[in-house]
Amino acid sequence: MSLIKTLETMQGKIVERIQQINALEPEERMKAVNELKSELLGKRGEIVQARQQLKDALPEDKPILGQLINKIITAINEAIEETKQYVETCQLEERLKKETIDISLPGREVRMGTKHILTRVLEDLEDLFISMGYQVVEGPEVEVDLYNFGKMNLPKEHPARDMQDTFYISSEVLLRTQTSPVQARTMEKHDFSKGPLKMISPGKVYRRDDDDATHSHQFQQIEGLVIDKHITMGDLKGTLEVIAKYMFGEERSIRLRPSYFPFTEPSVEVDVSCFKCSGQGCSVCKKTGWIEVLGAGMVHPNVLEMSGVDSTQYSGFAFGLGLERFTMLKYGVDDIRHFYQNDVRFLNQFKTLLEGEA
Ligand code: FA5
Repeated sequence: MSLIKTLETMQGKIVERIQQINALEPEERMKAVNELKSELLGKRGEIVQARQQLKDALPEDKPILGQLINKIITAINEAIEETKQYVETCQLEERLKKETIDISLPGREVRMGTKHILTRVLEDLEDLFISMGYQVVEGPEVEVDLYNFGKMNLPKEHPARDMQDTFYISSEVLLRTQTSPVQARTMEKHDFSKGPLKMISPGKVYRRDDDDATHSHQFQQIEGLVIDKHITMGDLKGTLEVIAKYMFGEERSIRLRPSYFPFTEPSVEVDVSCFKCSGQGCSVCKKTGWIEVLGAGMVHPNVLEMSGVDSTQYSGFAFGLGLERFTMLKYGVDDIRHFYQNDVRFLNQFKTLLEGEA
């Protein structure tokens, strides 16, 4: 076959091949068109071979052959360019489709955390005290023996030290067993000529108690202290009533029972009328109609004097409550360990409650 014929046949085939290629999916199309290019224009491609034969062709055929070869090369290059553009357009469309934002769709739900129930109850109580003119004071959790015990009227060897089993770091340094040492730290700094001292001190305390449903080796207390001239047991009782009603409901009443704390005299345990049975007797109050919630008393003169307060002129009351026990009573939580295990099923129970309150 003459070279002209061969090239004409090739041209026809190329048109057919390009049609077939155009029917392919975009990714395959690019591959196929590149294959066609190397088949024809590659080192051993048909066009290269045809070019080699060109020198043996008749002189009058040479321009025709040259034109045919150029046409084929142009056709292939055009096909490649078209395919490239087509593939790029397809890819762009695909991307735009994927990236389309439907602004009418509802937003994705943002799963918000919430404050821990203990934090919430603490903040509630802080709000109450601040509204009554108390200041909130924090003290160190790593405390010295002198403040945790000594200035609380518990000198070394005092038998009542056994009431609070202590984690000692050294003979003089310990993890505080109560928030009461903040009383001494605050009294020492307070300028009584400027007015009474009214403070609460919330914070973590530590005891070598075995963990069970109502005991934790680390828990939180809120200490309360009021010092002024002429403070009486009546002021203490009135304040405790406000706390009980605020926490457990307006219909609650309180009862004071004699007790013993080395830093208060007299000392009392405070009971609240049972919020479940309103004093009739049930399983929550162990049939007594009352639930013990905190310890309190009139600040012992020794405690005042050790912190530089003249006990002949000033008197005061103090109380200390356990935040976890308070929260357990308020929300009917039957095991203190739930607060620290952080099982979200437990924590989420308070979520709607807290959202409702917010
Ligand atoms: C005290 O710690 C006194 N400092 C309270 C006080 C302050 C009395 C001022 C008078 C004046 P008590 O050891 O009872 O007292 O502890 C106070 C509260 O902490 C208890 O009523 C209880 O609610 C809580 N509590 C005590 N031990 C634990 C424990 N291991 N786990 C959880 N809560 C506890």
